[in-house]
Amino acid sequence: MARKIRVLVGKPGLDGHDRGAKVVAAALRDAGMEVIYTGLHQTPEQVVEAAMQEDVDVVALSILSGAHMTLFPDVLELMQQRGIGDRLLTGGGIIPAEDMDTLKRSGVGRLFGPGSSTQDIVHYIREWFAEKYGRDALGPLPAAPARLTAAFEEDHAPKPARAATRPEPAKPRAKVASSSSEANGRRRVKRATAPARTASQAKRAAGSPRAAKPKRAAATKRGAKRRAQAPARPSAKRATRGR
Ligand code: B12
Repeated sequence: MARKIRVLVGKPGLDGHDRGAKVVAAALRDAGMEVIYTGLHQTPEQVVEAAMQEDVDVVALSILSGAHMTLFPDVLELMQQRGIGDRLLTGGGIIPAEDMDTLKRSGVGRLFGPGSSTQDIVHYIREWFAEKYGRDALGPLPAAPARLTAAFEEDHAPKPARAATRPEPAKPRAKVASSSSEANGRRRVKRATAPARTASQAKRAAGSPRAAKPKRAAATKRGAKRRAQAPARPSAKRATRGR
């Protein structure tokens, strides 16, 4: 008769990398297994004790600390001593290929390194279980993740293709920035229109005597014209010497 596969995901040693363990635990749960996670910093004794109490089929260790060549053999030995040596000991983490081979020869199951597909891990555990207990003992793989909420489905439903329309041309920005430049890290915007008047400018424009004052640019122009018409004058230096 089919039943759920029971797995203990353990994090032995001083290793604080728990992301991989959590990702794998979630994938096994989504594949219909009963998963117990020990949490961080467990001793091999604690891991094996929990495995016995929970009567798991699989002990699955996550080790990224580099201590795999000590921790896997320790857990395996304790499992054999306590009478659960027939269960699968598997796992993953940062484990060089040659260490995986050595551990496999000593009785540890397949080990999975970074980038392993969680579906491969699920498949491996299910196949081990089916071989040990027969295919009838293997429950079906749950269907795709639970139905999403109606609101989510509506938001993500494929949209009907819209007729290709030309985007409206941007309106010319007559009055505002005509150009801009980056200077000294500050953005300067040059305005095409005159800036707002100050109080004195407004006074001048309203007929104050100072309004007659010619603009600097015009005065300079007139001065240049006068200079061009006037006869050449001796330079200031020569004039002084002549006296
Ligand atoms: C993220 C990260 C961290 C995070 C951990 C966050 C967390 N909560 O997990 C932080 C910043 C905390 C961290 C700290 C440190 N880190 Co770090 N870290 C990484 C990094 C970049 C990614 C690990 C990760 O999360 N991967 C994503 C998960 C999903 O992948 P995964 O864990 O590998 O799991 C996959 C497989 O390995 C396998 N798997 C894993 N577990 C299990 C379990 C089972 C049952 C099964 C079947 C499969 C399986 O399947 C998973 C899916 O594919 C790796 C480099 C790397 N590219 O792997 C370094 C790395 C693991 N860190 C390393 C080191 C040295 C450290 C520090 C010691 C650095 C320091 N000097 O402080 C500390 C130690 C912290 C501690 N207390 O242990 C080294 C380890 C070297 C080694 N063992 O030889 C690595 C390899 C970086 C490197 N190249 O040097 N780290």
